[in-house]
Amino acid sequence: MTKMRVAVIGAGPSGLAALRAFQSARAKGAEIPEVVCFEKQGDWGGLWNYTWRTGLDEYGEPVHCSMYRYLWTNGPKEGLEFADYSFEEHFGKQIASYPPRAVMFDYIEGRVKKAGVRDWIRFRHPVRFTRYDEATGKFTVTAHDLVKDSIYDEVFDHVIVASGHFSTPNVPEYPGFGIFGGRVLHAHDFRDAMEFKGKDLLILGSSYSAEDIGSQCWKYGAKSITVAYRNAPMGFDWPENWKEVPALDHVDETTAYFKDGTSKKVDAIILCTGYKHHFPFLPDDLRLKTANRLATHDLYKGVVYVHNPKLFYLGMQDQWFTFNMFDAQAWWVRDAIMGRIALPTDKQVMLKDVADREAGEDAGQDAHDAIHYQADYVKELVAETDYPSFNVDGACEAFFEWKEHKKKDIMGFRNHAYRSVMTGTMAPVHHTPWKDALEDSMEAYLRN
Ligand code: FAD
Ligand code: NA7
Repeated sequence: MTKMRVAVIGAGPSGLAALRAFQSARAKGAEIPEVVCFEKQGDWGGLWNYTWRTGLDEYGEPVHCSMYRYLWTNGPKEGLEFADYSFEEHFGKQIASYPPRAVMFDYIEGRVKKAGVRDWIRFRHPVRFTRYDEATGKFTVTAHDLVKDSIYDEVFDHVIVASGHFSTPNVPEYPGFGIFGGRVLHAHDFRDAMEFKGKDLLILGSSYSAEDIGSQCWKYGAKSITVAYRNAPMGFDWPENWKEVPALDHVDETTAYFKDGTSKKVDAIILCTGYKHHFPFLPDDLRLKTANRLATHDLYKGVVYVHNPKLFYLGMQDQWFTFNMFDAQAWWVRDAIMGRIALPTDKQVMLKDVADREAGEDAGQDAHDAIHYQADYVKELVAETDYPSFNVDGACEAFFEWKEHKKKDIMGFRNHAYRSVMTGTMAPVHHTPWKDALEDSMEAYLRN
């Protein structure tokens, strides 16, 4: 009998969770399928694999990276820690709670280096298309080997889509953008806050990117930050050169005009207007169509595509929990593929599961409820696999403290420390307040 084959699309945190899940089953003596991971970038880590590039890369592929040079995690690391690989195991000591990008990349990489799964990955291999054949019950994946510049097909029993959903920007247009004299860019193409030193900036959007890119620019010396919100302001106690104003109406060569009749002369406009779930490599019958929400549409248990249960998606939810949620999903999907978890044979049962999850999310009133909702989801999946169970409620506590710290001091929340639910140890307070820590290399951060 030929061995079952599984394709994983993407080697970011979600795809790597899938590889680690299969490898851990093998380490416990199970016979696992052949796993092939296709990754379009030259290295693993997904969004955490930083590049200065924007637009198209050296092969003409859209640059995946949406991260920027001075990014530090925007939530406490105690909420995302792997249950099978703690920060202490990786760094040999407990580290402060909001690591910069480079530190996070090192941590993500540490686990999969230890697992020895790098040779399961075909780097510089974007998947171009995926088809399902009803007659054979198999998928044909078309990949492009960019280095050899050759396109080929391979056949798989299952496909796991782990291509992320914070990379293809949602780019609205407002009247006057075409004549505006400064730069108009999306958050996806933002890299170095130093570019905006001394400038008057307009930011559109009122979510994480608006908050953090604005904060970066403030930290590195922007003259003023004006954030225009479409529905509601973020409402933090901002520094004096930061204002939140109602939605943008239009711009002319130099000035932005807002819905309340006010205006502001600005040098550049950054669109922090979110991202699209974008799967150009999937046909209509396999392509997930969902809003960015906690209960994704059409995914049974948040991972099984209801219209073809041999196809799985990881990490497609909006995210409070990240790495350990991707792990919980990956372990669950592994077990479904390996026949350890039975999927419903009746599609109606799966659709009802989706509808119940959507209703559960909709019943929540605020961020507090949303965090609990996603925590319950993580607990549900962890309980059904051998992923090391951990104190998910304890991780929620870190999130609740984080929310309070932001409310008290939006430019100071990263100066706090939290307790790891994996090891029970308290993180040290970082040696330098975030606003003064202009150097963010791994060496500088770990000097605690
Ligand atoms: P990604 O990291 O996006 O990885 C997807 C991978 O799939 C990429 O390597 C990509 O190259 C590959 N790929 C895509 N298409 C193809 C294709 N056709 N063929 C082959 N490969 C393909 N999370 C946190 O926990 N803490 C944070 O502080 C945090 N900050 C963030 C800041 C920004 C600016 C953004 C955008 C996100 C942030 N996130 C943060 C959330 C982030 O989504 C997760 O941390 C994580 O990167 C998601 O992992 P993923 O594997 O699902 O997706
Ligand atoms: P989000 O969280 O999806 O937020 C997108 C924001 O963009 C949100 O405030 C939207 O307004 C706003 N938006 C969307 N379209 C428009 C238009 N047309 N005009 C004005 N404003 C608009 O994306 P983020 O990039 O902030 O965060 C994504 C991830 O990146 C996240 O996980 C972070 O960790 C980093 P609304 O609030 O709906 O009025």
